Amino acid sequence: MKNLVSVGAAVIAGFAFAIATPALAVAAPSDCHSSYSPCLPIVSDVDCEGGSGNGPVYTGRVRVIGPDDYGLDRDGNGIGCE
Ligand SMILES: [Ca+2]
Repeated sequence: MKNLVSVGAAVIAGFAFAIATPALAVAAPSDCHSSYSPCLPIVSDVDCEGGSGNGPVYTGRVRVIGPDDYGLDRDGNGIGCE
């Protein structure tokens, strides 16, 4: 009888894990914008922390490695939010 209880607990634990896993996947960061390193999310706009931009997302100093879609590198030297 003791073994049956253990198996039952394992099945419940496995079921709980199956439910929790998709939730974790949703909470993980989604795609990164290919122009920036480290990762910036693909959103309507990203502005520099402490700047006058209106967001909705803000970043600190970032390398610009592709088209500067968010306009973070004003002087074009490959470093945004200097
Ligand atoms: Ca720059």
